[in-house]
Amino acid sequence: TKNQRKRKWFILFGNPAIYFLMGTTNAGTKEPLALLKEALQGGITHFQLREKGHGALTGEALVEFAANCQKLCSEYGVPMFINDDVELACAIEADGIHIGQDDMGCGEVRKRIGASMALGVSVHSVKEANEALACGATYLGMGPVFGTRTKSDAKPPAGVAEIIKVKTQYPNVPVIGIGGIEPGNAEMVWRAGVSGIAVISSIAQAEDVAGQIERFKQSIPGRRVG
Ligand code: TZP
Ligand code: MG
Repeated sequence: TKNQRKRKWFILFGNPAIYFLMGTTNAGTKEPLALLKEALQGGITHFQLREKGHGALTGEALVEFAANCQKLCSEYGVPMFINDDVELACAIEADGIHIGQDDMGCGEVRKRIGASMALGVSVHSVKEANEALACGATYLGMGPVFGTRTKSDAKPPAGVAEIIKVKTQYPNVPVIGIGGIEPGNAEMVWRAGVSGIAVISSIAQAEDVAGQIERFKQSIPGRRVG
């Protein structure tokens, strides 16, 4: 039921999340689905399909790729989110959608996806967090914490100060840190109170994907509920 789906969320964010984002353009020389499979085998807890940039799939090819990703994720019991594309999220009945401040307003998105689909919103301040939560965000993404070369229109690195402010205001809202996160700096983000970390390049470009995910897990030990 819808309620069961919703409840599953809060349990899923109870452990340190290793939230992997990827699109076909992040896979380098690897076959994208093979890369996703390596990441799933390595123990990622969440996956977001973020299909952007030069050569990104569109139309039918994108729907087909998304459906293949979803099938793989469901084999590993890993929830899948769609970046930006409400139509696609609804078409494949994704577990969630993730939007930024420049996308469709989150109230409008919440209306379109209904109550049961998770809604992640990227925010950069307590003010943006207030707005996102008022219109039905399930969790918040915050970053870039560190410098990143993956997002062309990324804001300057923000560190963890705003994450701490948002978590102080909303201790029970899951926040995921993103941007330039590597095994060597993940603990600092974890200590700011996040439910987990979101990563593109440090996993997508790793030679040993499973080994890299294990390094992330070692770098953020412990459990926190909420
Ligand atoms: N939003 C803020 S930074 C970023 C996104 C999508 C890119 C993160 O990629 P990487 O390679 O983990 O720095
Ligand atoms: Mg966006």
